[in-house]
Amino acid sequence: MSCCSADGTQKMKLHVLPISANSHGCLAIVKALGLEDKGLEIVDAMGKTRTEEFLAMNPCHCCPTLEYGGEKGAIWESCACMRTICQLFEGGEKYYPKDPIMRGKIDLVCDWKNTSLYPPFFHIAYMMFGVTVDEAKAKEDFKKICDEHFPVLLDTFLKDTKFCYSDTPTIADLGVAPLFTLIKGRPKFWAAVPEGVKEYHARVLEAFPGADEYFKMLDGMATAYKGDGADAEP
Ligand SMILES: N[C@@H](CCC(=O)N[C@@H](CS)C(=O)NCC(=O)O)C(=O)O
Repeated sequence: MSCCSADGTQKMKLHVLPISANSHGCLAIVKALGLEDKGLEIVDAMGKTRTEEFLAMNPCHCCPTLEYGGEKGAIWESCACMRTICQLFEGGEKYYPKDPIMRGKIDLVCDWKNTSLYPPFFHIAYMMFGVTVDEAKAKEDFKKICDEHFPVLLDTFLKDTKFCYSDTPTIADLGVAPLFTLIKGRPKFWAAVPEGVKEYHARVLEAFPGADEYFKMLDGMATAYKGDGADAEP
């Protein structure tokens, strides 16, 4: 597809929070496929996600949100947005291959990210966004990530391949890797992250140079963070 929207009449918009890891996967795909030249517009939704207009489009008030033209519908949840973009636009199968088993594995990693990996990040990272977090829970959740989730990532998803179940990066890696930048807000936690995870994180981000400005935005904020919890031991 090379025109502007699902029905070819209106521009498709990707609403993002440029600093947010959850938006980074979609941004990376949009940049890698050159979709701004094919009618997809990136919209900065910072400060707008609770407006009446945004809530009418997405009552869950989250980014990324893919607003397609025509009937004014929207899709949200980062993995769903990445899948949709990859299926709509030419070249997308590179990042969301059509083979059903491969797709199953990618979906598995995306579902794991949403249900297992991401929830423990709240207390570890959201103090950087002005939210009050529970320090004891941050330690407990980081331990869970180290004891349970990193081993699954390294010993299963990355057992034989550089990227999750794949020699080339897919949307699964874009769901997972950008989140790890959040741990940098607590340098002593980051120091405890296994080298294999750090190398994987760097490998995924380096594979999408078009999104570097967004990756750097979050990295800069996390590494500069000096507020509550920044000095905490894991
Ligand atoms: N599970 C969702 C999480 C999205 C999410 O939590 N987005 C946050 C930023 S990290 C957001 O848009 N917050 C704005 C708001 O709730 O108003 C996904 O993967 O897209």
